[in-house]
Amino acid sequence: MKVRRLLGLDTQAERYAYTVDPVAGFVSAQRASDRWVSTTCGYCSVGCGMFIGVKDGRAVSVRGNPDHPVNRGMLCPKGLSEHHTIAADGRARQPLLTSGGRRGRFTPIGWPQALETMAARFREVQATHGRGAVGVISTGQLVTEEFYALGKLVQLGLGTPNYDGNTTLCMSTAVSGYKRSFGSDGPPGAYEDLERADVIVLIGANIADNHPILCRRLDANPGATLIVVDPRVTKTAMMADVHLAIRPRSDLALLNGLIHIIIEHDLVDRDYINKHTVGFEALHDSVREYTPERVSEITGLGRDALHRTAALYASARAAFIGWTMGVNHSSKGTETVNAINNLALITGNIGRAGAAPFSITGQCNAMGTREAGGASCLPGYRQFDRAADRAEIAALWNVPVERIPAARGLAYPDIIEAALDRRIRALWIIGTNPIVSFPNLGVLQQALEGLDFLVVQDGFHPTPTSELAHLVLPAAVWGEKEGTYTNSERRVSKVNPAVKPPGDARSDFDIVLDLAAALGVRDELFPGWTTPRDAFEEWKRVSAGRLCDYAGMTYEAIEQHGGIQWPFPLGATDPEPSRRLYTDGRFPTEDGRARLIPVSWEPFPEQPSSSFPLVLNTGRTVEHWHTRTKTGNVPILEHLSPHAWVDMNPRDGRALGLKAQDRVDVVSQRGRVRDVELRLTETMAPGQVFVPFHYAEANANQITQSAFDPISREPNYKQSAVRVERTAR
Ligand SMILES: Nc1nc2c(c(=O)[nH]1)N[C@H]1C(S)=C(S)[C@@H](COP(=O)(O)OP(=O)(O)OC[C@H]3O[C@@H](n4cnc5c(=O)[nH]c(N)nc54)[C@H](O)[C@@H]3O)O[C@H]1N2
Ligand SMILES: Nc1nc2c(c(=O)[nH]1)N[C@H]1C(S)=C(S)[C@@H](COP(=O)(O)OP(=O)(O)OC[C@H]3O[C@@H](n4cnc5c(=O)[nH]c(N)nc54)[C@H](O)[C@@H]3O)O[C@H]1N2
Ligand code: SF4
Ligand SMILES: [Mo]
Repeated sequence: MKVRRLLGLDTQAERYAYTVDPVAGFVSAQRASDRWVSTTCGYCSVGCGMFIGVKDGRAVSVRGNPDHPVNRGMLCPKGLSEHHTIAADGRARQPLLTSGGRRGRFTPIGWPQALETMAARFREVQATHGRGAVGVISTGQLVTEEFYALGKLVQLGLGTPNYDGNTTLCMSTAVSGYKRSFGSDGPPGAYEDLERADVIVLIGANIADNHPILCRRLDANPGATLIVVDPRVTKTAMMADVHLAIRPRSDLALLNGLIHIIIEHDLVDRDYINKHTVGFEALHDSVREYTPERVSEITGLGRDALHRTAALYASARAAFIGWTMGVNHSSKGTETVNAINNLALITGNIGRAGAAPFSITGQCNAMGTREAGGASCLPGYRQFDRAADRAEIAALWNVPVERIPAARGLAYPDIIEAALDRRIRALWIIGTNPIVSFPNLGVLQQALEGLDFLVVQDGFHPTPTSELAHLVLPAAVWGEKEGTYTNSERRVSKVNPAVKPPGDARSDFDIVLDLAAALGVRDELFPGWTTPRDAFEEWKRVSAGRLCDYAGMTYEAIEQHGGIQWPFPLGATDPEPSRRLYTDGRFPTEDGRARLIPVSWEPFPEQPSSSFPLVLNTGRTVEHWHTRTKTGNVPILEHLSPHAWVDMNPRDGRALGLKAQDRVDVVSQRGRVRDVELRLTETMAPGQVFVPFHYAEANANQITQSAFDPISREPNYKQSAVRVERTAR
C-alpha cells in the first residue's frame, strides 16, 4: 500500500471500484472513459499509436493502439501515463506581460494585447537594428502544420533568417551527415529493418531507456547479433551480444578502423562501390593509418574485438547501424555520421531490407521541422543556396524570389552568441526550455538577460526559461491539438485533440496565425486558413516531387493505415514502396552517386586535467522527458526518479574516499552541480561519470562546455572535464 501510494497509484478503495469499458475491458472507475480519441504519442520519435480516454471533458487514461504498425498496442511508461501531462499543475493559462519592465513580475493580459505588443516590439527592434535582430528558436515538439506555418511567418512575415530550433541540440548532426553523404536529409531505413537484419550495431543509442518500444523489434529478431557501442554499460548494452565499451568520443577512430580492416580483407562490396559511390580511393588512403594497433590504443578495445566486429558487419547478409546522441552530441559528430555512412556504403548495406545507416531521431516531431519548418533548409529539403530551389519555393508561395533568403541564418548557438553581443535584441522561444537544456548555462543566462524583449511560448509556466520572459504565451499541448508528426522511419501519423486547452491557452497554430494578423501579413501568407488542415493541404503541394513527398496523403488515409511513410506521391495508394529510401542505389546528388567522405579522429575538446580529472557524460533515463516540465508532473514517473544523481565507478569512489549515497558536487571550470546523490556502479568505466540532464535544480548544463560541431553546430554534450567532491555542509 505504501509503495502504491509512493508510486502515485490508485488508493485501495479506488482500486477495487472497477467498471467495464468497451475498449479497455476491466478498468478502475477512475479511468473509465466516455470516448477514445486516436492519436500518436507526444514524447519520443518512435511514434507509438495510442488512444486517449476521455471522461467528462478530461483525459483520464491512455491505451496503446493494437492495430498501429509501429507499436502494435504496446507503450512505454511515459506513453502509458501521458494523459497526466495534460491536466498537470503548472500549465500556462493566460498570456502574461512583465509589469514595469521588471522580469519575473507578470500581469495577465488578453491575447489581442499580447500579440499586438509582440508585433510592435519586434518591429521596433527590427526598425532600429535590422531585420536579423529578431531571432526565433523553436522545437521538435509541434505538429508539422505548425512548423510549416511558423517557418513561413518567420522567413516571409518577420523576415529574419535567424531562426533555428532545439533540433540543433539534437538531430542537426545527422542532418548534416546525411546531406554530405547522400545529398539530402532523410533516414533511409525502417523499423522493420531491426527485425530483418542479421547484424545490428547501435552506436551511442540507449534505446532501452530512450526508445523502449524499439526494443520489441529486437525481441522479434532473436537470431540477430546485437553490437552496442557505448562507454557505459547501459540497459541496451546489457541486451547486447557484444558490448564495445569504447573510450569517450573514439567512435570515429573505431569506424575508420573497421573500414581499414574491411578493405584490407577485401570484404567490401565492389559492385555497389563502383555503381553507386564516388571517392573510394581517397577513403582508402585516409584509413590506412587506422591500423588495428592504433585504433586499439585510441578506443581501448582489443584488436580481436575490432577484427570480429569488422567481419560480423561486413559479412552480414543485411547489417543495420543505428545511432543517436552518443554520436550526434559531439564536435566531431557530422564526420562520425559520415564515417557510419562510409561503412554502410562500402559494404552495400543500404536500401535493402535490414540494411540501413539509420539515425534514430529524438523528439516526437523532430522530423517534421526538418521537412517543413524552413529553418536549416527551405521546406521540402530545398537548399537556401540553390537558386533553383529558391525559385521553386518562391513560385509555390507566390512571392518574388528576392524574399527567399539565399543563405541560412544563424544556428542556435550562434543566435545565443549574437544575443550576447547584442546583434540580436529580441528572441521568440517556442516549445523549448534552454535554461535547462542548453550547454554552459552561465553564458546563456547572460545572453537572455541582455535581451530587450524575450517571448516564451510554452505549454507550462513557470519554467526556468519562461521566468525570464517579458511576454509568456500559453500554448496548447499534445492531446489538445490537431496535426501530424513524422517518426524516425519517415512515418507521418495523425495527432488529434481529445480535450480543450486550459484557460486561455491556444494552439501554436492559432498563435502563429494571429501573430501574422498583428503583423499585417495573415492574408498574404495564410489566405483563408483557419485550421491545421489548410496548412497540410499547402504543405502537400510544396512537398510534391521532393524526397519528403506528402502529395498523395490525406488525413483520412493516414488514420486508416496507422501512419504513412514518405515519399508518398500524388496518386499513390500502397504505402509499401516507400518503406525504404535509395533502393535503386540512386542518391539525390548531382550525379546520383553517394559520397564516400574521408574523415579523421581527434581527441575531444577539454581533456581531463589534474584539477578536473574525470570525463562527464550526460544523458537520459527512461522515466523522464528532458527538462521535466511534463514528466515532473506525472506522479508515477516523478516518484520513480525524483532527483538527480551521478554515476561513478567504485574504484574512483574509493580513491576519493566517497561511498554510495554520499552527497557530492560535480564541478567543472564553468560551474558546479551541487548536492547530488553519488551512485557507485560498475556500469561506469573508471575515469568517467554520468549525470542526467533532466533536473533544473541540479542542472547538468551548468558544467557542460561551449564546444560545437563546426558543420552542424551541435553541442559537445557528452564530454567535459570535471571533478567530484563531497558537498560542503
Ligand atoms: N526517456 C526518455 N526518452 C527519450 C528522451 C528523454 O528525454 N527521455 N529524449 C528523446 C530525445 S530528444 C532524444 S535526442 C533521444 C536520445 O536518445 P539517446 O541518444 O539514446 O540518449 P542519451 O542518453 O542522450 O545518449 C545515448 C548514449 O550515448 C552514450 N555516449 C556518451 N558518450 C559517447 C561516446 O563517446 N560514444 C558513444 N558511442 N556513445 C556515447 C551515453 O553513454 C548514452 O548511453 O531520446 C529520446 N527519448
Ligand atoms: N547536458 C545535456 N543537455 C542536453 C542533452 C543531453 O543529452 N545532455 N540533450 C539535448 C537534446 S537531444 C534535446 S532534444 C534538448 C531538449 O531540450 P528542451 O527542448 O529544452 O526540452 P523539453 O523539456 O522537451 O522542452 C520542451 C518545452 O516545450 C514545452 N512544450 C511541450 N509541448 C508544447 C507545445 O505543443 N507547444 C509549446 N509551445 N510548448 C510545448 C514544454 O513544456 C517544455 O518547456 O536537450 C538537449 N540538452
Ligand atoms: S516509446 Fe516513445 S512514442 Fe512509444 S510510448 Fe514510449 S515515449 Fe511514446
Ligand atoms: Mo533530442
